[in-house]
Amino acid sequence: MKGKYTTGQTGARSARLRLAALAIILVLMASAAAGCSGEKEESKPQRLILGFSQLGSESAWRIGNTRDIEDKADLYGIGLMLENANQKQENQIDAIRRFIAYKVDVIAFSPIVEEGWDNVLLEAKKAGIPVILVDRDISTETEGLTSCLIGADFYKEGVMAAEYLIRKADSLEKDHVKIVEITGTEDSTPMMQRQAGFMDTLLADERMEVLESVNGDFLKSRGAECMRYLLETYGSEIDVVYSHNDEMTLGALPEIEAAGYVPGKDIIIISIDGGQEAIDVLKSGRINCVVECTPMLGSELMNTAIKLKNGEEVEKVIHPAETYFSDEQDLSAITERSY
Ligand code: GZL
Repeated sequence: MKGKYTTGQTGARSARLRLAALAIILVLMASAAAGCSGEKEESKPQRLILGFSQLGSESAWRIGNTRDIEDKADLYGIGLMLENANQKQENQIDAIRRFIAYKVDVIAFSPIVEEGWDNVLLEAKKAGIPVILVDRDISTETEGLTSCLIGADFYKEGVMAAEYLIRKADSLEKDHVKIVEITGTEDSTPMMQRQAGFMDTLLADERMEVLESVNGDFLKSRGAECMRYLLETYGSEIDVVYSHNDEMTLGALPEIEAAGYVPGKDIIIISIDGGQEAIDVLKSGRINCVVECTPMLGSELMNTAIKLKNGEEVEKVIHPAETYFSDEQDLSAITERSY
């Protein structure tokens, strides 16, 4: 019994001792592991949180821009808080305030218009959160509200559109060219600069006459309304439609055809963005020139956010390289568009 009991007792006691020793070893190992992982936790870089206020979903361009930003945030391992403002500035301002409250590392937004951002950007500055402008710019007298602008050179896009028209007028040997313009959102950077680049370039060309500019707000439905009004007002006088984005152009084309004109032949059509749908219409001959405005800004945005988080210097303005496509070129060479 003894043996058995003692063995049992002794066995039980030594088993308890072994268990206790094992438990101590396990606790020590666990705490060492925790300590290490803790050290690893401390040394492991925290996931960058980026708050992005997107202005809306008004065009294929905008949808492509949002998709690219989401894809690149995943690729770079960045935590993205994306809010869609549905074309309302007040929604963008509210979103930026939420990002500040959440203490994100970096704020980015595509301002629907240039004015009215000083107060909320001062709040971000006071909170020590850097702000990146994506796609569009703001107008302010206050220095240092934003760290960087990543977006197209819209003025240059307007120049490319006008330079195409000058070449086209030369080839058609037209000595008087009457133009109607369908503009994007009033007071937005692309609207103001695409108009300025176009008009400044045509200024010296005596042949060119702008009949009227009307606001289509970058929307397909509004592009159709604008074209209907312009055709009712000017009819066969119209030689050229200069439209600030493909959506409005695609809205305008059926109106031109319904009025009995052949777009691309009776009326020269110049558009901007370069999405797949407009390129397909260009290839069909119903648009004459599409100036490219790439929405693929996600990589530059993520790289810039990481640099700002790390306290590194960033460029004040980053313009992506852009081109144009026209009926002067071999259009079969245009590769598939990603928006
Ligand atoms: C341009 C962008 C414009 C596009 C439109 O960078 O701001 O807004 O040209 C979009 O399609 O609505």
